[in-house]
Amino acid sequence: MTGEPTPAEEKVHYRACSLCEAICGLEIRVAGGAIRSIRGDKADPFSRGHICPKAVALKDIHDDPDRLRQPMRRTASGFAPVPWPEALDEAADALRKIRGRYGRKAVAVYAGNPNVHNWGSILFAPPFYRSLRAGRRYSATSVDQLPHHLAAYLMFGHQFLLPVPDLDRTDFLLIFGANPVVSNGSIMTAPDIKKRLKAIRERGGRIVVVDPRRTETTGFADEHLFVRPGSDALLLAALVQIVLTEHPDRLGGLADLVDGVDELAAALAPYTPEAVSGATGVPAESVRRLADDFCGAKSAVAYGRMGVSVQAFGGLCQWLVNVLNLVTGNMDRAGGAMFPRPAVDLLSLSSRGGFARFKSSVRGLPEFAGELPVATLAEDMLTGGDDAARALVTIAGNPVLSTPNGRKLDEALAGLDFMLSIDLYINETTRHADLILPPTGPLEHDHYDIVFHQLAIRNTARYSPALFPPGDGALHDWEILLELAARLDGSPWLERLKGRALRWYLRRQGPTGLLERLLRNGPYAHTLDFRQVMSAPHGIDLGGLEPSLRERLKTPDRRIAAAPKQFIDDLDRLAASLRAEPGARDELVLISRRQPRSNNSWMHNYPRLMKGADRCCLQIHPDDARQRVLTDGALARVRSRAGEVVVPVEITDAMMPGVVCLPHGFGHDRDGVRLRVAEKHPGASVNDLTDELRVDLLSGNAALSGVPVTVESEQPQPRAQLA
Ligand SMILES: Nc1nc2c(c(=O)[nH]1)N[C@H]1C(S)=C(S)[C@@H](COP(=O)(O)OP(=O)(O)OC[C@H]3O[C@@H](n4cnc5c(=O)[nH]c(N)nc54)[C@H](O)[C@@H]3O)O[C@H]1N2
Ligand SMILES: Nc1nc2c(c(=O)[nH]1)N[C@H]1C(S)=C(S)[C@@H](COP(=O)(O)OP(=O)(O)OC[C@H]3O[C@@H](n4cnc5c(=O)[nH]c(N)nc54)[C@H](O)[C@@H]3O)O[C@H]1N2
Ligand code: SF4
Ligand SMILES: [Mo]
Repeated sequence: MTGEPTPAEEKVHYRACSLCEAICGLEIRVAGGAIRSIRGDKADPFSRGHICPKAVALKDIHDDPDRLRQPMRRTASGFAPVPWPEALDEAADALRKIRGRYGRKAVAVYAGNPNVHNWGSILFAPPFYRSLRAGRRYSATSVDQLPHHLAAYLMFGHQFLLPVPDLDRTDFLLIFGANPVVSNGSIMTAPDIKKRLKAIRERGGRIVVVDPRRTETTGFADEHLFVRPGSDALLLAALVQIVLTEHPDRLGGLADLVDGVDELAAALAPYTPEAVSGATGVPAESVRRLADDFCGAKSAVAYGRMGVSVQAFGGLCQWLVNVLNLVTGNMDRAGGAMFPRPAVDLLSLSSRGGFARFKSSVRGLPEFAGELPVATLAEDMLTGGDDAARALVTIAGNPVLSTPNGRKLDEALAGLDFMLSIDLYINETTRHADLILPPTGPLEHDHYDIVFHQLAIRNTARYSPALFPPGDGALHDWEILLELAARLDGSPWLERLKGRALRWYLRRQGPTGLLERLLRNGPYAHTLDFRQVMSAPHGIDLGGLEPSLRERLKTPDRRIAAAPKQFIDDLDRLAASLRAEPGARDELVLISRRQPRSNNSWMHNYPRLMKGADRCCLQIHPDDARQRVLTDGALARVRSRAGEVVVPVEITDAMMPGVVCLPHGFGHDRDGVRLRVAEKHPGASVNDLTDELRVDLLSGNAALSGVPVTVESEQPQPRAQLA
């Protein structure tokens, strides 16, 4: 016999993957405290056994020697471990002092993407914010989906009334600026996306993709239309204009609820396909045919994601995507855009939102739901004067790599009076922190998706118990947040008392106790209870989406606003873009891309995801490469107003002429980073090129797409010239 454990010693554990929005079910085999295999859970009613390569890297995350296991303090000679009680006290003291001395606006918080994948953070950040009383809050929302929330808030009255494509029933899927075959879907939780896309065509449906790059998703489509980055609002306006003039009165079942259609028709009248085709690059005939096909389909849904969110007209795009679904009678209808109803409904858990109630101090950009656009973070620290932010807390975020003009942010972070990071790693952002508090890893805490069931194309419920106990003395994110909150209260005694009572209750409940309560008050309270959810290792199917908008509308008048004033007013800016001069002749525009074996900026430290050739290269069309005497694999220098990088080029006709593309999340060669695998494949950060001054002026969302750049060959200098 070998020393191999017998199968009897092997335990099988089922849980949902929390790495991306697809929430796939996993089957993880463990023996002797070590992970032996990670596979898709075939019994998961939603993901049906699907997984992607990232899931297997959960083992690498768990075992990663670079992952922090104890709090770290920055010293003159690098980071050194500190005991938990000391670190928590020190962090709270420093924050309280700065708040006391300079006021609330001196304290800023940035919350990154993994918070929405972590129920402890979602449920326990509010009491932390309440005690911290930071005058400035930012998050990854404003380099991502902010325009979706704005459109939902202004049209339907709640930031989380986010329509998702009814993928499993639609007959026509029109995709703008999304690459779900790589991203696995976003604001569209749909595990096993390839099969679901294939099924559309197998049942006689059609898929059209609008994107400046021929993507992995276009391979699943009937048609791909190249579009100039940042011009989608014009194209969408033209589509809606055609529908309103040539296929009017199609509002369907919602007709009695919709306001503003006449106003909409008047405002969009100038946007004929002929008027916009020069700017969009999409021929007028293609737009007319697309509108006819969309209207002619039994059911149809337009879906727009990152590419049409992080651009100068992100707000208009997401509004017009909703409008297109609405005016063709496809909103809140089977096969169209629908509103999931999960067992824990965020509509009752979260505020409706709120817009432009205050502005950022330097550029005057609007808040949304209490948060300022993160494109203003660096200037709020560097040029805020007496009003400047002097302390920052980052929670699961890496804004140096993920927000525009990372170099400027580097400079701002280096000048802070104090910075605290709650994070797993010493990375490009947290290296600036005075203290880093590391939470437990993803397999060391239990989990229930509060956010992604809300965005899912099917209603399901799935609870995942922890696989491993927390390491010695380790704290979960939610525990760190509560411990800090307890040390931060500085408010009047009544507030302090209330805060203390709330925390006592929350600590006793933990996220699991809260879940029990939330399910009891949720929409399935009569058919589904906590015990059932806890004892269903593969999750519970609650059925397909049902029309529900009528009873869930949260606008003050309970009606749907097709033409909110904010969007109509912003059309002036769109009209001006039609008249704008073209850029300089040698200028290209930059977009970014995702890759199957990455997750934003933080999953480049896992050996099994980093195998093979380096992937951080600039994709460029052959004509553009030829003009610049660039050969495949040669180095190019890319410059923008914000900065420059040197990267290898990949020549490909997948790019639209005039457009170049870099993956986001690379750039791991900054000093002081401790990511030993990532540092070997550092790549360059696309956000050293993106420009914090380019924003969607309506929503404040960063315009990461369509950045003007120049590209030139970076030839090694010939010897003679060096001499
Ligand atoms: N140019 C360009 N920029 C982009 C994008 C783009 O497409 N192009 N995409 C944007 C999008 S969509 C997003 S969402 C943002 C992401 O922006 P961020 O959220 O700022 O960046 P992430 O790379 O997700 O960084 C996550 C951080 O959380 C830490 N972490 C991971 N898990 C946990 C956990 O459970 N708890 C704690 N406390 N920390 C954890 C990681 O170590 C890492 O530091 O980037 C945006 N930036
Ligand atoms: N493997 C992997 N999966 C991920 C992530 C990851 O980093 N890696 N990140 C996760 C996160 S946080 C998110 S938010 C989602 C994002 O999910 P998606 O939105 O599906 O992902 P992207 O790949 O950013 O797709 C954006 C698409 O828009 C296109 N595009 C760029 N500019 C424009 C434009 O101006 N107009 C149009 N029409 N298209 C444009 C790009 O070419 C790209 O194909 O993915 C999630 N899933
Ligand atoms: S697609 Fe997303 S949820 Fe599914 S296994 Fe991959 S990372 Fe995890
Ligand atoms: Mo995102």
